[in-house]
Amino acid sequence: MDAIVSPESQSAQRPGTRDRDAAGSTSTALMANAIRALSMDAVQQANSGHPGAPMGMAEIAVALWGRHLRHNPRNPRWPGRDRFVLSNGHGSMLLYSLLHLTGYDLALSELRNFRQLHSKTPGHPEFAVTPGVETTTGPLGQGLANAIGMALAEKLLAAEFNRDGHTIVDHHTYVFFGDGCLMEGISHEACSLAGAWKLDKLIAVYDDNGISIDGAVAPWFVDDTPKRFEAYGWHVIAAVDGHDVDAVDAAIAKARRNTGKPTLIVCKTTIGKGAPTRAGTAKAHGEALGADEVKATREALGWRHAPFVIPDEAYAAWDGSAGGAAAEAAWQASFDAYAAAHPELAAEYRRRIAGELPARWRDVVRATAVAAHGKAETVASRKASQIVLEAFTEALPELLGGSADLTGSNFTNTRHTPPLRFASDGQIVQDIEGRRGRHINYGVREFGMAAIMNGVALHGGFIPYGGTFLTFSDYSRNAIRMAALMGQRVVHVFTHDSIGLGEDGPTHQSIEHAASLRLIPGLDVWRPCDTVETLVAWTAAIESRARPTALLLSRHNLPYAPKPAFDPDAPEGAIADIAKGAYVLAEPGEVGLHGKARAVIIATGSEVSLALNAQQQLALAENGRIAVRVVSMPSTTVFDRQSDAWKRQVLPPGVPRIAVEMGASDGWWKYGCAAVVGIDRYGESAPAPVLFKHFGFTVDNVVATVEAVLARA
Ligand SMILES: Cc1ncc(C[n+]2csc(CCOP(=O)(O)OP(=O)(O)O)c2C)c(N)n1
Repeated sequence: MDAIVSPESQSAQRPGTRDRDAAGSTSTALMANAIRALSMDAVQQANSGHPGAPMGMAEIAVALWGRHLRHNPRNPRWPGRDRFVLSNGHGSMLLYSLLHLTGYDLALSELRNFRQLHSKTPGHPEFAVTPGVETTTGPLGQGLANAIGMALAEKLLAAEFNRDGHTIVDHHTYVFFGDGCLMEGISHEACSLAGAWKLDKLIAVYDDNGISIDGAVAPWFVDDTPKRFEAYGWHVIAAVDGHDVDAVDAAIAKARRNTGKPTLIVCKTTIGKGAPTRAGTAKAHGEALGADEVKATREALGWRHAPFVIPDEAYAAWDGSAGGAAAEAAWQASFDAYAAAHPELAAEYRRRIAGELPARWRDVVRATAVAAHGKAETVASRKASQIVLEAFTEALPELLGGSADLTGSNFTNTRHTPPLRFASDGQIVQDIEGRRGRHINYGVREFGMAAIMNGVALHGGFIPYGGTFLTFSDYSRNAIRMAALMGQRVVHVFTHDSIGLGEDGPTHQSIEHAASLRLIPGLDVWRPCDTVETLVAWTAAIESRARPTALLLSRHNLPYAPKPAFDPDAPEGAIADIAKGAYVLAEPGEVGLHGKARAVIIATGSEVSLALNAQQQLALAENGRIAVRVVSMPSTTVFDRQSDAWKRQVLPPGVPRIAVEMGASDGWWKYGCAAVVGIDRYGESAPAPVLFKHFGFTVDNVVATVEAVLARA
C-alpha cells in the first residue's frame, strides 16, 4: 500500500490538460471555491439536494478535472475521451458545476434550475439529459460497477483494435465514490472482478469523510478499506489529504503510471468543507445549508460574489475548451493515421462505436430463421437461445457474453466465445487460435454483472449479454431498471423460467418474475415458445438500440410450434409478425374446423404447446367441436406498443380470451381475459411433469377452463 501525505507534483501532462496551478495556490483555491459556491447556492435555491459531498470533494475535482481528465467540453461523446463517473450521484452539483465551469453546454440558468422540472440538472446525474454525464447514478454502488464495465470495454477494445504504432483506444476511467457505495454489496461484486480483470486504467477515488446520512459511520462501517481493496488485487494509495490539490494530483499521476492493477485512491476529506458550522456533520450531507450558513460560508471562504456569479478568472482557470479541442484533434490525427494503415479495422471500429449492425446482419437473421423452421427441433428455449447465439456471435463480434456462474445452464457460450482470461501481467489471454475471450465468467454476482453490463454498453463498442436463473433477476433488478432508464442495449438471458425447472423447488421457481419485469418501463420482456420465436426475440433484442431486453427461457424441452404463415422462401412476413410481440399462431382451420373462433387462448413460452394441444382437443366431437384460436404472445411489452388495428386483428373484440402462463396471473387481466390459467402461489419441489399436473398445466384443465368460460358467456 502506498501512502501519499505530502504534496509531490508529478503530474504527467497529457494532451488536453494543463497544470493550472502554475500560478500558485490562489488559482486552485479559486477553482475549488467556485464549485463550493455553485453547489451550496444551487442546493439553497432548490432547498433540496446534497451540498456536503461537492464541497468536500472540491479539491479532488480540481486535481482530476483541472490536471488530468482528457475531455472535450465541446464534444462530450468523442470516443477517445476519458470516462468520468460520479458514483456518489447525490453529489450531482459537483458534476454539474464541473460541466458548467469547464465549458459544456450547461448554462448557468440550468444550475439555477437545479432539481426543477425539465432542467438539465435533475437531482441525480442522468445519462442523455446533461451533456457530459456518462451514466445515471444515485442508486449507490452501481456507478462504481458501471465504471468497471467502462474500463473493461476499453481494455477489450484496445486489445482488439490497437496495432503496433497505432494506439487508438487508450483512455482512463475515473470514478468518485463515498462510504455509501462501499457499504453496498455490489461494490464487492464489481471491485473484486476489477481486480481479477486487472483493469489498470481504472482509477477510483474514495471520498473518505466518515459521514453518511445517519451520522458518523464509525459504528456501522468498520471495514479496513485499503486492505479490502488490496485483497481484491488493487493498487491502493491510502491516506491522501483530499483537500491538498497537489497531493491528490500526485496520487492520480502515480495511479496513471501504475500497470497491471486498478487503483484506489483514498482521500481523507471533510464533508461540507468551508461551511463553518455544518462542515464535518451529517447535516451537511443532504440539507441546504440555510441562508445564514451560506452567508457565513461565503465569508469563511472569502468568496465575495453573489449567488451564481462566477468571476472571470475562475472561468478562465477552469475552461477546458481549448485543451479539449487539442486533445480530440490529437486523437483524431492518430485515428486518421490508423485508418490509413488499417482501413478495414478503422471502418469496423467506427461501426462498433456507432453501435450499428453489419451489412449482412439481416441475411444472418433470415438464414437462421429458415434453418430453425426447417429443423423444427424440440429443444428447451435456453438451448434454442444458444443455437441462435452460435450464428449471432459469429456474425457480431460486438456480442460480449457472460453468465453469473451458470454458463452450463444458461447456455450463453458458443463456439465463437472463448472464456475471457487475463494473464498475470494483465494482458488478455489468447487461445491457440489467437482468439481473445468473449464470454465472461462473472462468478456468482448477478447484480454486479448487470451493472457492469450497463457500463460496457454505455462505453460503446459492445452489446453485452449475461445469464442467470430468472428468479435471480431480483438480485439484478435495480441495474436492469437503470439500463431501461438510460435506454441501453443490454440483454439478460434468464433461463429456468418457471416451475418447469422441477426438483430445485420454490426457491428457484419463478412465479412473479415475468409479471414484475414487464412492469419496468422501457424493458422488453420476451418469453419465446420455440426456436424461431427465440430467434426473433434475440433479433429484436439486438436491434433495440435504445432498450434493454430480458429473455425468459425454459429449462425443459419445448416442441416446435408449426407456423403455417412461415414461408421459407420469404420468411420476412412471419418474422415481422412474431416481432410484433403477439400473433395468430393457429386458427381453428389448423385443427380441421371452419368458421370463427369462439374463444382465443393466449399463451407464452412453454405454454404455447399446451394451448395448441388444448385447441386440438377442443376440436374433437366429444367436446362439441369448439373452435378456438391460439395466439402466441412472446412479448406483452412489444405487443402493447402495436397499433390498435394489429391488436384487434390478433385479439378480436367480443371473443372471450383465456391466458395460459406458468406465472402470476395479475398482468393478464388487462387483456380482458375471462380466465387465466396461472400460478399465484409458490411452487413445489418435484419432477416437472408432476408439477404441471399439480398446478393445472394440463390439456384437460385448459380445455375445462375454456369450456367453463363459454358456458358462462
Ligand atoms: C442504493 C441506495 N440506497 C440508499 C440511498 C440513499 N442515500 C443517498 S446518499 C446516502 C448516504 C451516502 O453516504 P456517503 O456515500 O458517505 O455520502 P456523503 O455523506 O459523503 O455525501 C444514502 C443512504 C441511495 N441513494 N442508494
